[in-house]
Amino acid sequence: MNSTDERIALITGITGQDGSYLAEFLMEKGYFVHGIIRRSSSFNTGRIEHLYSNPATHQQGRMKLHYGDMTDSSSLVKIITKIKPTEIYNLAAQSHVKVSFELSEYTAEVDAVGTLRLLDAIRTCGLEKRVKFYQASTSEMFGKVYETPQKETTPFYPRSPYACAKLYAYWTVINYREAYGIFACNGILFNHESPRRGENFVTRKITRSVAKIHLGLMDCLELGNLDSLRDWGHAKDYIKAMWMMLQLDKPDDFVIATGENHSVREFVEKAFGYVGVAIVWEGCGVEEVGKDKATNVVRVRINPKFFRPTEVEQLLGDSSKARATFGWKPTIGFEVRMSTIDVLLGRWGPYLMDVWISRQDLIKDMMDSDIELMKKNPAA
Ligand code: NDP
Ligand code: GDR
Repeated sequence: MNSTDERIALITGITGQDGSYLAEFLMEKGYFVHGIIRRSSSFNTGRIEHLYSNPATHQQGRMKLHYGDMTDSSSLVKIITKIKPTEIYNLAAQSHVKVSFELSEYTAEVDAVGTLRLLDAIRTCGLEKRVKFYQASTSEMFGKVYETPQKETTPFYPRSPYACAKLYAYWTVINYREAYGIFACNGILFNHESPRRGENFVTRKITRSVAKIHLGLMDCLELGNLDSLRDWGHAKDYIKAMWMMLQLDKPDDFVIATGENHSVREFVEKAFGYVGVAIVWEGCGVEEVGKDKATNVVRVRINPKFFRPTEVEQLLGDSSKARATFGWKPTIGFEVRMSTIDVLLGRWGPYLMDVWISRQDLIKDMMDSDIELMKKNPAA
């Protein structure tokens, strides 16, 4: 392969959930992968340690990490000048919605202006015609939803500083595409989870807590709004859509979602169900909460401190444009189960087929991983 065929990816946010899966995926495809990491007082490369410390990766120079920050234009320009990427995946963000109410200015700096800085760095380096750019846009931009399901044409109504910042970035991407001809796409991704999900997002908080309660390491789970509905997919499926978008002939914006939603309450029920523990739901009182070992029942308490000043009550995505344009569809479901019609007709075939071809299940994947993690390291 000569240097003009080289595929060089730059991933901002490589240490995050999506960045780590994307780095693996791109390296398997033969890319040279560069990642931007921030300086921190303790190691923040846990999710990519297995890639970074792999001698083969090092010997071939297939993966390199660079210190930089979305708030520091000069670092972005320096990195882009040095590596001349062919694809940039902008995944870096202060990505926690509730935290964005407390760190609103910082969230805008990183998520909104940071995206502008990165797009401007491409221009400063004269790479408008070489680089393809992916922006991690989000279903949070739909916020207080105008229509269900949400698709590319659904109007936006952001409900948090995070969503407002991401909306700024979304429009900046479109503006730079139209103004300067940059191949730039917005992936409007709905929630996607995995065993690598950050510990303070609701799914991972639940699977970690259930694993701990199951192993007797913890005795209560406190949550906020149990009624929110989310369209949850698996991160491994979603990072493929990011790459597929950049392989198109023309840049465009796409919704990526499963087309199925579930409440937080249902997620809790399925996770405890997986370890065979029943739940008693409690309000905000001061009752003793915990697992009754004799009856195998756990109490789950609602704590108002986890509520948000403005909530996104429900999200459900329609990704038919992505399906029609580049054939993306999710392979990992919320759970492997029989359809109602199959239950009524007593048809086990499709269900057994799913199990046989190991259609994975998001909750099972996260639960198995957290049980394993807690067994190895109860203090995790
Ligand atoms: P994570 O929170 O797991 O990862 C965020 C990444 O951004 C981390 O690598 C983090 O570094 C990095 N980062 C944060 N601030 C800065 C900064 N100032 N400069 C440089 N890097 C920074 O997010 P996910 O992997 O879940 O999501 C990836 C992207 O997709 C985010 O932009 C998110 O907003 C967006 N998104 C996510 C969805 C989801 O359901 N997961 C859905 C839709 C959009 P560090 O490790 O040092 O903290
Ligand atoms: P979200 O994810 O806000 O959708 O943003 P999160 O998992 O934080 O919340 C989902 C829903 O669960 C409710 N909830 C709780 N949430 C948290 N974190 N902790 C709790 O204890 C709790 N109890 C109830 C929330 O109120 C909310 O309704 C994620 C992020 O990855 C964003 O970066 C991304 O853009 C969107 O998904 C799509």
